[in-house]
Formats: sequence, structure tokens, C-alpha cells
Amino acid sequence: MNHDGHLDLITASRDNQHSHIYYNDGQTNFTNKQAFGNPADTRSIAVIDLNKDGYPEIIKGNVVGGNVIYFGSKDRQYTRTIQFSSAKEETSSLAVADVDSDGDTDILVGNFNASNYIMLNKNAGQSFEQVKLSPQKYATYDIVVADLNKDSREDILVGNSDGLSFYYLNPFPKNKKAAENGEGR
Ligand SMILES: [Ca+2]
Ligand SMILES: [Ca+2]
Ligand SMILES: [Ca+2]
Ligand SMILES: [Ca+2]
Repeated sequence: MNHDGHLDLITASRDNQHSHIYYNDGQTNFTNKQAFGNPADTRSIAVIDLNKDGYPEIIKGNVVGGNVIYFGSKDRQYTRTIQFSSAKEETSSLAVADVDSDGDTDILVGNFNASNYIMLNKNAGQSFEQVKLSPQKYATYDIVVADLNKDSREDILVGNSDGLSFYYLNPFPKNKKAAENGEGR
């Protein structure tokens, strides 16, 4: 997170507490910690540079109050934010992958009692478009990506409580040219 070559830790804290970045001193001591954002009931964290400025964003999946993107910057204050879900949505899990193969990393959201969806990243984090995986609502505990059928497009798996779990083969065309040829659907 601070570009010193040592991987840092970020924790998701529940029960209206701050989540923290723990900075690795290079010998896996994590005594230097930094709270970021507002206290929340957070179940999941994802880290990725959504706008390609070299500073990773932190995405919080919250059970209460909506999910938030905290934009990275040189000073690591995380003051620029976007809330991208309704306050009532109970998010249990996040994943990141470029599912529509446009070069921008997208956000996958696993929910309890709300539809699971993809937030398509448009023009390097300028805006996002929600695409539901299914109109159904499940008790989803985990959402992950893997290329199940080896077509070089990430597929999506959801693990649900009290019901079936599902996988979704990638519905997006591989690239513009493939779409024009009607391939990859
Ligand atoms: Ca570091
Ligand atoms: Ca960034
Ligand atoms: Ca994308
Ligand atoms: Ca695939």
C-alpha cells in the first residue's frame, strides 16, 4: 500500500468498527497501523487499482450502510470515496477481475438476501454499471472467479448457505472483434 516493496495487511472489521491497514516493516512486524474510512460492519475487502493511477483502491463490502470504494492517492488518506450499493444491501463477499475483458478491473459482489452482481468498471474508474448475475436473492457467503472452461475469460462462482451454489460462465464477448463475429457468447 505504501510502495516500499513489503506487502501490507488490510483487515475488515465488523460491528461498526474501523478497518485498518497494517504496514509490514519488512520483517513481518505490523505494529504501524492506519485506520481508514468510516467505522462500519465490514465483511470483505478487495484491493485493486481501478483507475490505473498507480495507487491501489480499497473496496469495502459492508453488511450495513452500502459498499464503498476508497480511492488511493500519494498521501494515503482515502478521502475520495464512491458508495456503490444501497444502504440496505448486506454484502458478505467481494472479488475483483476483468470479467468483460476491456482492460479495466471489475468488482463482483456477493450478497445476503439481495441479488449478486458485477460492477463493470467503465473508462478506468470514471463510472460503474451494475449487471446482476441473477434476479434471484441468495444467502451468499463467498464469490470467487476462475476460468472454469479455459476460454481465457473469468467465470464466477457463488457459495450459498441454505441452498444450491452456482457457477456462471462468462457472458461477455471476448473482445470487440469477437463480438462482431458473433463469437464468444
Ligand atoms: Ca508496504
Ligand atoms: Ca488508483
Ligand atoms: Ca472490465
Ligand atoms: Ca471461462
